[in-house]
Amino acid sequence: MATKHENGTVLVRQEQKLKPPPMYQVILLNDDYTPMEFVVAIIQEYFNKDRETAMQIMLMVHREGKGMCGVYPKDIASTKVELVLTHARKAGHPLQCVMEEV
Ligand code: TYC
Repeated sequence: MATKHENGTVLVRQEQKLKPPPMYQVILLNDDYTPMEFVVAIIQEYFNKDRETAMQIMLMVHREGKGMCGVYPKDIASTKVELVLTHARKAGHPLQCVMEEV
């Protein structure tokens, strides 16, 4: 869209061409050693889920091999992955957490 001003200048509006930023799913992977209760606590603490939802996600991971905990912009997703992995390693558990572009 162009606007002609009385002084002769013409302003041409930039077309909106910015795409929304890509979003990333944060996914927990199953293993045979991490305690179920630890995984439930992780999901509640880092993904702001209530206990019931956290339990459902944990059981989904346990039965299906993986489960989605949330969708975030890149920086937030990668921070969550780091925090989960650090917490799990400090506790001595092999829990794996990854991010995937949606
Ligand atoms: N499979 C684990 C067990 O039986 C529990 C578990 C659930 C581990 C989810 C990891 O992301 C996970 N103790």
